[in-house]
Amino acid sequence: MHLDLDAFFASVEIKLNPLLRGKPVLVGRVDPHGRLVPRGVVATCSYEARKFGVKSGMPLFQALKLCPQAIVVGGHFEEYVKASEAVFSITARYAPKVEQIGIDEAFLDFSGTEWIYPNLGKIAKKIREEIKREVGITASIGIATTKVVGKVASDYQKPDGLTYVPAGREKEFLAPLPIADLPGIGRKMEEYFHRLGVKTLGELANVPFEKIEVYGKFAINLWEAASGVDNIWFVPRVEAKSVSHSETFAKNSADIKFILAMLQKLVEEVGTEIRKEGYTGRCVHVTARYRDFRTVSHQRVLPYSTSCTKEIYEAAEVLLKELWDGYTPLRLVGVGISQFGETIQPSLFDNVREKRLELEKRIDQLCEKFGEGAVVPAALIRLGKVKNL
Ligand code: DCP
Ligand code: CA
Repeated sequence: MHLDLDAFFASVEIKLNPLLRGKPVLVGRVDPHGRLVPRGVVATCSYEARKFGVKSGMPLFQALKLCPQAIVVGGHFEEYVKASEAVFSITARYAPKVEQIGIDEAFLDFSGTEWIYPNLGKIAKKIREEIKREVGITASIGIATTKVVGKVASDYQKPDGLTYVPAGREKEFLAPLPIADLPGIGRKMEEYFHRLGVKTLGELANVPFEKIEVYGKFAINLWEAASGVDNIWFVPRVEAKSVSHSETFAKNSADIKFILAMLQKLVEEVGTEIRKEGYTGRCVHVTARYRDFRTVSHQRVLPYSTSCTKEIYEAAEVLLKELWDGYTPLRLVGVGISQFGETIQPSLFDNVREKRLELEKRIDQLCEKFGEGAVVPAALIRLGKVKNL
C-alpha cells in the first residue's frame, strides 16, 4: 500500500487558515529562517491552482502570471513536520512495516497480515478517515502487490483518492498510462522513449528486451517496472526532524559482524546525541547503501519513546537484517531516530528501562571526561581490528 498526502504543504496551510479553502493557494519556498524566498519557486500548490497550470518547482512570478488571483502562503515548516508525524503515527496503528519515503509519503507493508486484515480496502478507508478527522488533511492511497504499482495507483485518482489494483492485473492497469506516470522517468527519458514511438507503459513493456538492454540498467529497470515487476527503489527526498548518523566504509563489506559493529557504533553516537539534547524518539530508521549506490531504508515505530542506545540498537539490528540481502557488499549504513517528544508510556519494564538509561547516561559522562571511546561495548573492538587491516 502506498500513501501520499495531497498537496501536502498547501493542505496544512489551508488547515491553519480555513479561509483559504477552495481557493488557489501557492506555497512558496522558504529560507532556513522560515521567511519566503524573494523571487522564489512554488514548493506546492492547491488543486484549485493546478487547474491554471501551476506546478511545483515553477518560479512564483510565472505561477502568478498563470493564476493572478492565487494566494501565496508558506513557511510553517514545523507545522508540516507535526502533521507528517501525526499521519505516520496513524499508519503505525495498522501497518506492521512503514517505509517512509519523504515528509508526506510512505509504503505500508501489510504482507503476512491477511488473517487480521482480510480486506485491505477497508483498512485504507479507515486510515484515510482517521487522517482526515485527526490531522484535517486528505491522503491518496494505492493498494497493489508491488511498490511501483502502489505508487502509480496512489497518484491515479488524486486528490483524496483510493485505487485498488488486484493481484495479476498490474500490467493491465499500467498499460494505458503515459510513461511519465512511472516514478523515475524524467523529462529526458520521456523524450527519448517518445522518439522511439513509445508513449504508454503498455508500449514500453512490449519493446523487446534486446532493444532496452543496450540503454543500460536504468532503462531495464523502467522496462521491468512497466511490466509490473517490482524493482524501483526510492530515496527519501525530504528529511523529517531526526538525529541520524551514517558512515561510508573504508572498504565495501558483506561481513555481518563488521556491519553490526558499525551499526552499534552509529547507534551509540545517535544515543549520546539525543540524550545530550534531552530528546526521546519513537521512530527508528536504518539505511543501507549497496556498492552500486542502491539505497534502501526501513523504519519502525516503537511502542514507546526512548533515548536508550540498547533499545534503539535492538530495533536497528532487526531493521538492518530485514533490508539487507545478507550477501551483497554494502558501502554505507546509517541509523537515525525521529518523532521526538512523545510521552513515555508506563510499562512493566519501566524499572529495567530506567536503570539501563541511567547506566548509559553515566557512560556518556565518562566518555565526556576521558574522551570518546573510554567505555565501549565489546562488539566495537572489532571495528578497530577491521579498520587496521
Ligand atoms: N516539495 C517541495 N519542493 C518540490 C516538491 C515538493 O518543497 N519541488 C514539498 C512540498 C510538497 C511536499 O514536498 O507539499 C510533498 O511533495 P509532493 O510531490 O508529494 O507534492 P504534493 O503533496 O504537494 O502534491 P500531490 O498532491 O501531487 O502529492
Ligand atoms: Ca504528496
